[in-house]
Amino acid sequence: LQLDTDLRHAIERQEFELYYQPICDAQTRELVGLEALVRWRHPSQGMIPPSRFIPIAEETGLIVRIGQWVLEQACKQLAEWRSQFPHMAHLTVSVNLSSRQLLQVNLLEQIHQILDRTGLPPDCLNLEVTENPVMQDIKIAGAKLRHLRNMGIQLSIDDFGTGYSSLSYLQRLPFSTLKIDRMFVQQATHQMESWDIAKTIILLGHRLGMTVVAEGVETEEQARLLQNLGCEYLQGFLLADPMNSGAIADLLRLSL
Ligand code: G
Ligand code: G
Ligand code: MN
Ligand code: NA
Repeated sequence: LQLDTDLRHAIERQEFELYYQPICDAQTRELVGLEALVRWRHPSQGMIPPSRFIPIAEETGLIVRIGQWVLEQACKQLAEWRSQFPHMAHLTVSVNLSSRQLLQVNLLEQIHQILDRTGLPPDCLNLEVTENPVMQDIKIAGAKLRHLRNMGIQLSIDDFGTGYSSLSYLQRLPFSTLKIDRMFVQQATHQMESWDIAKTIILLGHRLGMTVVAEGVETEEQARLLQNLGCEYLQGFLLADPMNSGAIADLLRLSL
């Protein structure tokens, strides 16, 4: 329970690090995007995964500063890679936004400033929100999401199918991308009904004008089935693990 005190100092002590997991075209398997995933290198406890400290950060409000650091770091890093690897100009970076950040009053201003400072084109940024927070305060969240979309930023609904799904909200909110939760992909190998669910989610996403990403793809069989169902993008251990920035730079250099 020392963690929340330690978390307070983790930014200034530079203990956070971003890992990036590739998102690939389902047909060609080419790299199209990177999802930024924060890690905490704790001085005595080693690497702490976000599942252990993001909830604490949300409770204590520290998520606002951590979230700002993550956004700035991810945008800065992609801007750098874009200038270093011009053949990768189409690459996007996806950043997870917590519900607390979406309700934060200065979020739009903060994102404007980060894009200005880093020079990253807005359409290279994709913000991922989970269903739950979005539904919490639909009026505030909806207005902000529309503003972000109007700025040219892409928006993903994350972990789709596990949260407070409301189909009418999905229709009213300006998401560009739907991410199918890995639960459906992973159960699907064993249960035919899960394939029916995955298939229906893909159809729904397309019907509402979204592109679809499947998360947690671990086998070639899953990848082929998803591709046959028209899912545009794949993410998961089959394609690549989350990697540190050095490993991503090596990958970008290789794909030259
Ligand atoms: O990398 P890992 O599998 O441990 O990520 C677990 C979860 O933590 C992910 O589902 C993701 O939504 C969340 N997460 C990772 N990085 C961030 C971040 O920078 N901000 C927020 N709010 N959540 C994150
Ligand atoms: O934002 P989100 O909750 O979707 O975060 C993705 C999380 O899923 C990361 O913590 C990442 O480590 C994890 N992950 C990524 N690919 C796979 C996979 O193929 N299988 C499993 N079980 N987890 C994965
Ligand atoms: Mn995510
Ligand atoms: Na997810």
